[in-house]
Amino acid sequence: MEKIVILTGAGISAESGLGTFRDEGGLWAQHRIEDVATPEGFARDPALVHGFYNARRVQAAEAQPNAAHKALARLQRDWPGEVIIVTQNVDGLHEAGGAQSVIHMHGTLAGALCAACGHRWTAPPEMAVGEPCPACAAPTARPDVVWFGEMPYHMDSIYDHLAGAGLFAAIGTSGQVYPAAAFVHEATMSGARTVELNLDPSTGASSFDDVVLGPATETVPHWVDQMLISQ
Ligand code: BJW
Repeated sequence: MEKIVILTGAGISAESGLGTFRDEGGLWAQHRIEDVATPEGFARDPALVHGFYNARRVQAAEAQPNAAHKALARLQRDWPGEVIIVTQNVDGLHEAGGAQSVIHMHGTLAGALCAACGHRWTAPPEMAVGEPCPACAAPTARPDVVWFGEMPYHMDSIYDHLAGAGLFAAIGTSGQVYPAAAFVHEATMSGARTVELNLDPSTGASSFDDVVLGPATETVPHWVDQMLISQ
């Protein structure tokens, strides 16, 4: 049975109450990207950046997985082939919704990273400036998330999965951030069919074979039902 690779973005968690980035009133309307989502911004004002991520860590911990997260977990469980979920999201809602394995290409709010030695550990609910790394004691703890100008995680594994995909689906992502925005082209070149499920058409919607518009909590469970019936 064909391998399905699914890329998710902030839109899949919107109906769980977590803000997206680029929709009206989204996170980037309230914060400057350069201040809170770049290594330079963190070096300039670590307290501001910790404050931004501490608030989001609390929100994510309180959020519940929605019908779309649960439907993808069901697809992962019931599809006779491999279902790879690659998420750009730093919340843990796929896992909370029952997904067995998830590739977090932009890291996770649950993680802390030492900017000096690269050691990783579980982030406390509130990270503070100057917190020492448990491995090297440098006062350089940061959220384990991928900022602009940094290399997203697990790229070799993601490209391997895209090369073997029979179907690629992008859910709730605006297609404005690379390299994720180019996955549809990688998948197409590998011969996969491609589908976008989104509230509004993304920047790259014309690159997909099919586009399904609507809120993720409606479109994703329906799409999963159709996939499982058609197998
Ligand atoms: C719903 C819905 C509902 C709403 N139901 N849908 C020029 C050209 C090309 C590239 C570059 C360039 N200049 C610079 C770059 C590189 C740069 C980049 O892409 N910049 C662009 C802005 C141009 N990228 C990078 O720097 C990346 N690294 C990199 O490229 O390394 C080099 C490399 C080279 C080759 C191979 C590999 C690597 C790193 C990017 C890091 C992004 N980090 C962030 C923050 C993470 C931590 C955090 O969460 O704070 O990641 S930024 C932010 O954007 C976050 C997201 O994961 C990411 C994507 O956003 P997403 O998920 O798409 O959200 P939105 O808000 O944009 O869209 C929401 C969508 O949902 C919308 O479409 C809605 O319609 C929809 N929606 N409600 C269904 N109910």
